[in-house]
Amino acid sequence: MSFRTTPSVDYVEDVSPGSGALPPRAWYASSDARSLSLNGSWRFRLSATAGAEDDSFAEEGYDAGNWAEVTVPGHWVLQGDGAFGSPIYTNHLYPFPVDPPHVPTENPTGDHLRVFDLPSDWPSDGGAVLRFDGVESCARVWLNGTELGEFKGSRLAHEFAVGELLKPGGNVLAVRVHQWSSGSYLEDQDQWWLPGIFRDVTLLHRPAAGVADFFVHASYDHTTGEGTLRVDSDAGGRVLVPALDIDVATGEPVTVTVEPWTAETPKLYDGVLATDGERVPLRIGFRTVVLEDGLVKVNGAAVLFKGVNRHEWHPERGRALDLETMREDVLLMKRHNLNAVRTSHYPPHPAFLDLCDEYGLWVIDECDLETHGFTEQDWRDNPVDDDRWTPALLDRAARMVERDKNHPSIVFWSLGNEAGTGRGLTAMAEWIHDRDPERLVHYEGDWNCRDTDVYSRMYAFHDEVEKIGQQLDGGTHKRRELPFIQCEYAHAMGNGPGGLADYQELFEKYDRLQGGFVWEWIDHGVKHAELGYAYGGDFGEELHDGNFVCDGLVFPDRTPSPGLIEYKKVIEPVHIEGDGANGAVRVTNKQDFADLSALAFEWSCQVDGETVESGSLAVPALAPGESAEVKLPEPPVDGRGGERQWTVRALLADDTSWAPKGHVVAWGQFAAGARPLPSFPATDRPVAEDGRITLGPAGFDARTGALLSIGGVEVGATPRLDVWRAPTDNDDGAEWQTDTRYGMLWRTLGLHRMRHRLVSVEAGDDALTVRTRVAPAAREVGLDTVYRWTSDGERLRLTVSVTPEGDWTVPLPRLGVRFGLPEADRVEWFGGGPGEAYPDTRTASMVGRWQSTVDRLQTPYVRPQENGARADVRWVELGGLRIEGDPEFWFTARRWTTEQLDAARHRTDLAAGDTVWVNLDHGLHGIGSQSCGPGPLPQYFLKAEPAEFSFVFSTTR
Ligand code: IPT
Repeated sequence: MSFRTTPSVDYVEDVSPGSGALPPRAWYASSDARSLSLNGSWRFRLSATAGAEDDSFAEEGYDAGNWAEVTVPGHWVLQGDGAFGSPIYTNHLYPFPVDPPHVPTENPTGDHLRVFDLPSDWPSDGGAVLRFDGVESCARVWLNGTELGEFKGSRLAHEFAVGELLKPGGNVLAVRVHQWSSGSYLEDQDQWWLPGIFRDVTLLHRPAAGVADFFVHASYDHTTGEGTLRVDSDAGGRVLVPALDIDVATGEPVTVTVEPWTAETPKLYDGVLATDGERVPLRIGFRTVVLEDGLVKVNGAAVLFKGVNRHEWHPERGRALDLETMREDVLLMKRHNLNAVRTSHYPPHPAFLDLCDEYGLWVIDECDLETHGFTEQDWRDNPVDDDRWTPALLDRAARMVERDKNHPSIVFWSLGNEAGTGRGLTAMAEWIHDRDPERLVHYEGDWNCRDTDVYSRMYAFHDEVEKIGQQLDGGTHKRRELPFIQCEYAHAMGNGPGGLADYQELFEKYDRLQGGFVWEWIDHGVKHAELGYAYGGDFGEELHDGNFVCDGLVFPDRTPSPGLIEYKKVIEPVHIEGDGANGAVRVTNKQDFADLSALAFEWSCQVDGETVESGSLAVPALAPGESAEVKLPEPPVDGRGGERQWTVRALLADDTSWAPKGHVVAWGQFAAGARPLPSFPATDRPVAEDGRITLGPAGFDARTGALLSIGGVEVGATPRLDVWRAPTDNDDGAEWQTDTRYGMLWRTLGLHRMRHRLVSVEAGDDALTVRTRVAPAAREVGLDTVYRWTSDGERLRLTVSVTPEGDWTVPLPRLGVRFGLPEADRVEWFGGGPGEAYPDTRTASMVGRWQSTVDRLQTPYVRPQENGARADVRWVELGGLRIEGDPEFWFTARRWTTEQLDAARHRTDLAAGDTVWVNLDHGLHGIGSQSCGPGPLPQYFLKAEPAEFSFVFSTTR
């Protein structure tokens, strides 16, 4: 005899996509049909297992008065101050045993309850639909005690017909949400696992003879300038586009002269689809996407994607984004010259796609599919190659395409991410190609391109990308005919990514390379009272991938990181190259569609970083790809004989929807002569007295040779050789990288614990010379280091000579001196700025006069690491000192030591000490993007080689 003790929860582990939901259709906001948002506060009860509670809570009259409350949309683990469990971060590992389609018995299950009345004027005719825009990962739904069905597919819309069940008042909507389900096997994206009803819940009135579903086909013929519009609709109706004098029946094509839609010129025509029962607003963009001559072309022109991968993220609300946050993303993207976004790795909230249409971004819309964890077992049992799962995969494909098919911004449908290969993917591709032949299909996981219209890869190194550009990469016949994109590259984790400019150069050089999408848009840091922002492991997860979840171009609060500033410069739509000797600039329009008429140009001339003259520059409205040489005015006469340079900027000529007039989109800078180096006659002689050596304005310890003061400025710690930096995520590299990972090798060698052996202190005729050897314990390698101090009576010059000894098999993290000042706050410098720069992240560093404070020099990476260097510094003033470089140097100042920075795990671990630590570097090792890609290119290595460099110190007080 057997009997059941728990309610059946078989649907949770069933591989089917669910039951009871309506077929997928276009997502739209009706002009006249009523809707009722069910967002807001819901009653909430959390259980530890799927079957812990029976269904009685769904009955009318159930008293949930003692339940907790959660906000919908939202994730329960981010609400209730930890009372409802916590987020889990894994990259590709499943946080449960790989036992498909089974999930753990411990399956957090949230019962959600909401009682609502219909507005008094809610129409009594027609039907109604209940729409869920996103629930993670599996939901079972009841209305007024009647079960509607259950569904999976977290980031896809699901609708239920509910007209018959509605009452004027006291409707009881009950939703049971399971964190884990068979669907979880298909949703192994690199992000936090966050259960909940995280997108809108809406009740939609469906008028009799309303619009059910429709498909806007709006193509553009670039040879005639005409667009053809045809709107297919099951419910018939008429299509009206007043600006184009269009008034046709659905299903009927009409061809008229139009302005096309592109990401650069996002022209939308407002229209209406009208049936007897309903009017639906249309936003029509005419464009034609084709694969032609081995290239992705839109409206006849090849597109260069300057893109980014965007996960939905908010530091407090997780993936429950409001419209303003979505708009902020789009505005930030546009203001930083991005033209494309891949919705990694699931269809976003539909409102985001509306914004892409409106502001102009090319979109790769990606299906909610990733089975990455199966890589741990060589992809055995991968659901995408198992027919039992194919209905679920096809359901996901259809829910994406049907929901999003009317967005002109979408040019590619992507099957998903990191799911290996298999029949299920092929079935999805076939279905999509058939349903929407007017767009292309993307998927990275199949390098043979069996099902795709583009050869796509992630994190391919520069040399391989170049080979692909040259068509020397081999591959299947089909692949050789296809264009290439990097759907992910330049891993923006922590400090970096380095090497962006080098990638862009390749993309621009070879036609076949149609650009790429930086990984990724935003750090998924979770706002945390003690830690600032939490990352993997901070919630005690048994398996996690640490701060790999913080790898964005913007910080969790959407402040642009230096990586975004660099990317903006690297992908600028206009190239401005100078030729100081000829007094001219070459301006090139690097856009694919628009001419330069939206831009105004400005020149300025700087002497020692200060602008002495400026004016506007007349640049012709060059067509895409065109370039012209434009004469600059005569350089202004200036008696000071300082360093002179030109800066030319391209600004928005008028306000746009995404930035005001005057917004800088591009710039170029070039020298109008060489920099005069500081001249320095060594006239003073060191004088020893009472254990102290005086040289010009400076005092030294006669025994150690340590600098004690310059003029009235006390030096807390003498300048001495420093080679260490707090390794960046890119220095550390990813575990799976077989390539050399210097962050670890540096530590193994002991570069973080260098010892300084004093060899001699020699007071000569015109110099104080301190000889040392700097080396780590247990090793024979070392750096023979000589400090030579001279003075002209007022100023003090330090020349450092470094000679490596032994067999150095690693580059150095940095090479320079570090010293401490007891007091410093305001900083002014002439050199690269305003933000940080490293050898392979310095494109956006503009030479000028900059001001900051020690605190503001810091870049607050979520996991603290080396940051904040300023490039090409001629001189810097801080703490009463002026330091001039011969040659230019890298400058860093912080209120903690490198060792403290290295030890910190979160921002809040860093506490200001009583010394400001200053690094003056002759060289820095490149950054690269080895946290998930190539390390720095060889030209950015800081080799251990003999070097000599000088600094001139004087006081400003
Ligand atoms: C790649 C993933 O597609 C992406 O989701 C993210 O995890 C990224 O890496 C790293 O942050 S997969 C990687 C194994 C190349």
